[in-house]
Amino acid sequence: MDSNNTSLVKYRKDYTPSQYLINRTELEFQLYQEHVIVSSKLLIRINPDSAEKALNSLELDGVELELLEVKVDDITLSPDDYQIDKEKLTIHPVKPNFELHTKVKIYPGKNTSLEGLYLSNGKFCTQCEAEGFRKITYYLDRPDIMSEFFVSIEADKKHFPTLLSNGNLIASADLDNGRHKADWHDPFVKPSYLFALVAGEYDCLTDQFVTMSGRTIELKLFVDKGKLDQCDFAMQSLIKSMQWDEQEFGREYDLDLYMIVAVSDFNMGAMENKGLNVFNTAYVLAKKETATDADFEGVERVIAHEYFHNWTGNRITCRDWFQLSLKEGLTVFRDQKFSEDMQSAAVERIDQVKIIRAAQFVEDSGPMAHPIRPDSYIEMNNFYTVTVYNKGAEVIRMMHTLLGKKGFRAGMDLYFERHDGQAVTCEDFIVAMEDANKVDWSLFRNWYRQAGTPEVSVNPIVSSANQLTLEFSQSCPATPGQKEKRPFMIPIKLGFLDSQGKSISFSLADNPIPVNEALVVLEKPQQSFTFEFDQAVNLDTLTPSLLRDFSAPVKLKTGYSQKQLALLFAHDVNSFNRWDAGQSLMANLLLSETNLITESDLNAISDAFANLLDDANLDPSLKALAIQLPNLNSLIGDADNVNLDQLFSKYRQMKSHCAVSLEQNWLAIYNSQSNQIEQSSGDRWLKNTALNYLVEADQSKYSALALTQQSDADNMTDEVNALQVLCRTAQPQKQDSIRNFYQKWQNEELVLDKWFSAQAQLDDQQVIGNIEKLYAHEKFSVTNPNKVRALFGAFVGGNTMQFHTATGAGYELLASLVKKLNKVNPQIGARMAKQFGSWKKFDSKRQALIKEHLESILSIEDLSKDIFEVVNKSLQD
Ligand code: B3K
Ligand code: ZN
Repeated sequence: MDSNNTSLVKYRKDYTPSQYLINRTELEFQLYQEHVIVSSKLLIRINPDSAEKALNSLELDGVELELLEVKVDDITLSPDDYQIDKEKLTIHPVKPNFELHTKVKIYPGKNTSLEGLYLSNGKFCTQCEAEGFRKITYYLDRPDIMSEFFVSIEADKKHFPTLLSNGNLIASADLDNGRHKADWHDPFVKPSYLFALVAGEYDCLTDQFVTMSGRTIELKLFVDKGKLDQCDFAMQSLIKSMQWDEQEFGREYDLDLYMIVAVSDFNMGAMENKGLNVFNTAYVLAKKETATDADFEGVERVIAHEYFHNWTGNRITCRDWFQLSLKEGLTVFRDQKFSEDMQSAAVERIDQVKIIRAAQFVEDSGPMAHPIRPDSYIEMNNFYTVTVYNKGAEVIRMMHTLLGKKGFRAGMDLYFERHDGQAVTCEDFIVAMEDANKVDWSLFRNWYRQAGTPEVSVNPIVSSANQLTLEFSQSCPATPGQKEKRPFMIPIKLGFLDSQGKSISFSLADNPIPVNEALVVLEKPQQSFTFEFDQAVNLDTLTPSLLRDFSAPVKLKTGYSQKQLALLFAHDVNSFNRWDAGQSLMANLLLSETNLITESDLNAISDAFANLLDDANLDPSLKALAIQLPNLNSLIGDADNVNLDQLFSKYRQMKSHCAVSLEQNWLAIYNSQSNQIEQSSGDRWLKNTALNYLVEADQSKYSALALTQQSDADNMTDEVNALQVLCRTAQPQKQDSIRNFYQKWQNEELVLDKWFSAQAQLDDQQVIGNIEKLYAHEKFSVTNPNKVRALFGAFVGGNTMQFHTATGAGYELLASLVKKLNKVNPQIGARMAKQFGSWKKFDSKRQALIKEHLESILSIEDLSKDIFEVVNKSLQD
């Protein structure tokens, strides 16, 4: 692929409405083991909103399709009447309204990209977002073309007893030769990316939900044979989501049927196809013997996310793919609020921010940085990113913070009222929020326009005896294509602590009523706010607690002393800030320019841990979170240049110090948590964190304890944590652990994924050879994205120290995987290739190693657009 090929790039500014619309879509699928015949009848209409006067050619998208027939209004076209190339079928209409028939042949069995129609464990399923529908039939495959779908599926009844598509089943019949058919109709117009088809043999769990207006909805969950005992939790999560969306947003489900199908081979978590969600099994199947507490939370979150898309995504969809955050940022925000209501809100918030820091800030400071509403792309699939999703959700959250719950709801109501049934833009959403609340958000829009993470620094000064002024300044580093940045609108939630760590009340200039917490909004590069207190203030005894609950996705530079951070860590009433102070306390030491951390600094950390662990009022999950060392990727994301060797040695030093110096505390926690009769997920989390530290403190002493935990466990959280801990040791128990786990779980795909992941975690060079061996394991398959993520994702994203090992062996491993995936599954390949993104922050030796791999990937013949875009951008200055 030519690296200067700019014709590949699509720009947001080039959007024009289609000249043709498709009012009605009729599809007929004849499914066979070797191939599928897709016949389509499209009712084409001229678009009254198109500016074009003359009848232009109609260009239909189509990729890897074998064209068998094209007819216009029953007249077969000869090959002279149309053009066909790798991506388009072009015909030349002579009238504005007509029926277009096409018949194509496709080969789902050969489709390893998992986009379009493909086979997973011998069953047919589809994935059309973003542009997969064009691998099924010729179509105007863009989200602003919304059509009413009629789908007929025909297949062998014995192998494919279940035939599903969107909407309602309107007819089914047995045919000759052991075949049968099912006809589906979706009464809601939708874009092609929401189309779905499933055919296979499934077990099905059914339930019902009665909506707020009294309608009964049938709920169906389809899973592989034998998995019915792992479905209850997903079903309950769906019911809770349906209830929550009614209560919180007044949104009721519209069809009479809601179906979820779980498949083993899936590129991401799940897909919100209208009335027929297709899910990765990892986000459906869960019972305590096979799923960890974190897995259960994942199921609840993703089930909710896809359900919420029915309104934010399906009923109102995106005009074009640049608007992706319109549905994704908003729906992630909605699923976050849901999880906050279901779980501990503080724990949930901390988890959300960990993702932002470990992944989004990293993306924002690398070659793939883009605004939440990107301006251009080569391959849309590369833009299903933490920026569009998670930063997008942070932007929506700031709206919620600025408007309050009621104002936000009023904006949502107006948005639904105005745009139901339409394909719209992020701008339409902002305008609805503005109009419903009579505010002007000209400045707020910069969050949609600009990439990069804003940096906010704060300087506190005592401005009079009892007044403190906080001088804020904001800036944003340059990102590719955006050198100069305009200021952002940044809401900052804050409070103050006295020298004992107690919250103190204060008042703001414009409001004399004393409060314990306030929101200030930055709108300029420099801005000051003055706070008045009852008594004289002194910077030694007053500590501001800023950006509470992470009220904006920014990097805050406070210049706090370690002593101030320790105070916040011990006492802040805001749980998020309390956790965050602990993280900064450690990050300051890890990122400072010294080769080692001093004994007294280390002791300050372990003392702070010990105090926190003694706090009887603190929830065990928050304790477990507070005593984790900062994520290495977050630390790398935070720094402009990072000395990895220094960082890693200090990280190991800190981990080992916390383990050894608190050994007795860990043992006490381990024992007291283990002795609880009813253990909550928080109890288990804290207990397993303690186990981790114990084995870190003394492998030979505590490995037996871990192995006992593994064999005695009645739940996967305990069982797999023991495996993980032992995999990081060099003790004889390690092999027993790996063997026992395998023997017990070899036929349970999702559990086996955990077994692969655990073995990628060893902090020793040997790990790379182990991964190569596991790649050849009979249960590993490079065509299954869950397996790739389990083994390689866990290594590259989770074993940061070995991935960056100075020999370059980790980079070599990733590069060769990317090359394999280029043919098998470019979408996953590009995701993996993004992991090279931060390379310019490293030392010259590592830079040279990575650069060589990037160049060698770029030189592959038949390089996919997906990988090309990522690697080419990584190599640009
Ligand atoms: N909308 C899908 C993601 C599609 C990704 C395409 N590469 C899942 C979700 O966000 O709910
Ligand atoms: Zn989504």
